[in-house]
Amino acid sequence: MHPRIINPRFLIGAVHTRQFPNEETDMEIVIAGRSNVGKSSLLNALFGTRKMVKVADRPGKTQELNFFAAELAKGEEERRSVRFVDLPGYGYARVSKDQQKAMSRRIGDYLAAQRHRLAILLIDLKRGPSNQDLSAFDALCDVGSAEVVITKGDQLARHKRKPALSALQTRMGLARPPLLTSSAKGFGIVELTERLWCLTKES
Ligand SMILES: Nc1nc2c(ncn2[C@@H]2O[C@H](COP(=O)(O)OP(=O)(O)O)[C@@H](O)[C@H]2O)c(=O)[nH]1
Ligand SMILES: [Mg+2]
Repeated sequence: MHPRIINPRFLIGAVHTRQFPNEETDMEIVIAGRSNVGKSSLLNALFGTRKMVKVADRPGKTQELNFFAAELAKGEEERRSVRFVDLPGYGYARVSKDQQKAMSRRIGDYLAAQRHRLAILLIDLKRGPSNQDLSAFDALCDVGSAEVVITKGDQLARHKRKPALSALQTRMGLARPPLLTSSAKGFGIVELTERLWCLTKES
């Protein structure tokens, strides 16, 4: 039986460290990536919701750290709590320098606290990693465990997906090919949920 994510709920859009939720949870997972890579859509896909997480009405708009709580459930018996953090996306040009600075500081403060069990860096399959993605991955690996997950897999023709994944794996120096997902078509979501379930067992 596959684990499921149930009871997703929005907690807070935090702009200050003191607003970060501190209630007990089995693990906190942080989702990072450039603006428009599909962070919010992936969270909605994981949650099985359409509108829990606002999807890019205006890119670069999300300046706060959005916290969500949910449960991982397998069958009737086993339940574990999980908290997700949707980080503001980087790399969006039409944000003022001051706003960008404040945002970087906020993200830095969050990561420095090392409260996350795992950081998931999202990369768009078709676009591949930018230099900013590569340095973000380095930064995430420096503070804890980090993994790459690929978004928008549906945007490449089927036969081009595997080669694109291998190229990406080499470019980013990953031990294994990263997980391929599509929030639009719904693939990779079960696998990602499974991965999170395993993590709660390891911790
Ligand atoms: N084709 C396709 N489009 C997607 C997918 N995931 C997100 N998008 C689109 O990409 C845009 C940005 O998505 P969003 O989740 O808001 O990205 P965020 O800025 O990283 O939170 C939106 O127009 C989404 O509809 C996907 O799996 N496939
Ligand atoms: Mg978003």
